[in-house]
Parts: sequence; C-alpha cells; structure tokens
Amino acid sequence: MTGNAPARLLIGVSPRILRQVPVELGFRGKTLQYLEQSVAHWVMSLGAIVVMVPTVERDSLIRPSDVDVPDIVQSLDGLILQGGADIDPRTYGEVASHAIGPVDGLRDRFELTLVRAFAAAGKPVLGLCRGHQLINVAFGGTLWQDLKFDGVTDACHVRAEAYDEHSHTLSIGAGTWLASVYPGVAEARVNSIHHQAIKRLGDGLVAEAWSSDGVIEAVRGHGEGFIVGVQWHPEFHDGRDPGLLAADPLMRAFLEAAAARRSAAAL
Ligand SMILES: [Mn+2]
Repeated sequence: MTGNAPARLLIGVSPRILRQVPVELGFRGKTLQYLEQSVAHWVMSLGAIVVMVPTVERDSLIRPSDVDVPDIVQSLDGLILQGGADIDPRTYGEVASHAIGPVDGLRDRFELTLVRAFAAAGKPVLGLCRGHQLINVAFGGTLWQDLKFDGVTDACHVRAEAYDEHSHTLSIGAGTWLASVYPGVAEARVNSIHHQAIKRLGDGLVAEAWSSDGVIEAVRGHGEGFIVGVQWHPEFHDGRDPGLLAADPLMRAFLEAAAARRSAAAL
C-alpha cells in the first residue's frame, strides 16, 4: 500500500452479548461481547476493515460518558447490526408475550442509540435479521413478537434443526431501491432464521421485499442516506448454495454509500 492510498473504510459492528457463559469456556462470571465471523468476513471480502463496538455496562470501570456515541460515529464510516436475541417489547411500547425469547435491554438501548446517531450523521446503517427489526423500532415501528403465536402466518420462518439451511422465497418490489441492487431479480430465495417480524413500519421506512405470506423481509429509509434492513442473513449466503440471493451486491451498495459519505465530508 502506498502512502497516497486512501485509508480503507472502517465499518463498526455492534456485538452480540453472552452473559451466561458455558462453564467449559472459562470466563467464570464474565460477560462476552462477540461477533459472528461470517459478518466480518463478508465486509472484509470487499475490502473494508471491521471493528467491533462494545457496549459499556453501567457498573463497569469505564463509564459510557468516557467513550461517547458521537465519538464512535465520527470515527467510523458505517454501522452493521448483527442478528441475535429478541428486542425487549418495552422498547416499542408493548408487554412481553409468552412467546418472547430472552431479551437484553442494554444491547437494545445501545444499538437504538447507535442507529439514530449514525442516521443523524448521514452514515450508512445495515441491519441483519434482529438488526433489521431494530432499525424499525429505532424509527418508531413495532414487531410481531412471534409470527406463529400472533397468528400472522403458518409459513415457516425458522427451523431450529436446519438453522441457516432453512430458506424461503421472497418478492422484491418492482421499482424499489433493492430491485436496483438486484436488477432482473423479482423473486429470490433467502435463508430465514427468525420468529419475529415487523408489524407497524417505522417512520420514514418503506418495505421493499416480502415473503409469500406477506411478512416484510426488507426495509429502507426513504430519505437521504443509507438505512437498510434485511430479515435474512446475507452473511450466510456464501456461494455454497447458488440458489440463494447473492450477498455481495448488497454489501457493495453499503460500502459505496459509506465511501460517498466519506468523500462528501472531505470536500
Ligand atoms: Mn423469513
């Protein structure tokens, strides 16, 4: 790399959190914050650098005020929200139903703050699965807490034993932004590892893809900037199953938006 080459894009990924660490891993009484490597490898495969952005516990030695969210936003070119646990229904004004899974209010609050701060700065945000749902909540939307329990659909959006090998088809809306990312692809197959989904759309978001039962599978902020959520895990679409929607066009669009934002700031 020459001295004149522009610095590579720096993409932040907020972590998954594991508080009850299995004994055999060591870490007795500790909390793990981690990223699933497919997410990082997907970003890195297209030339960007990935950094994890840990949350700060209220009672830790570092106080949140010491590393503020505005500092994080200023230092990074974009944000990716990983999959993970259910979002606490209290964040969107609902009471938890019997079908809700484990929740983590700290992760919710931190990621909601990150999304809003990146969006306000005009820096791209990409949400995957839980991250897609979190974007919706960040802009005032709500979620189905459990697609089966809530009677939304009988179609299967999650099969524990199949995990990332479970898939279904979806339709990409004609004329949408997502259709421009995947020209000529009106129908596609994606993995499906979720039991929740968007109920009421958040302010300023538009749905761009749906499974055949009408569940929203992709959203985008219709204003300026790049705010995109997908209900599937493109990071698991690694080419082993060529029948699945290619992941790279989506990541390229995200990184192009990050590069454009950096160039605009340099003017
Ligand atoms: Mn699905």
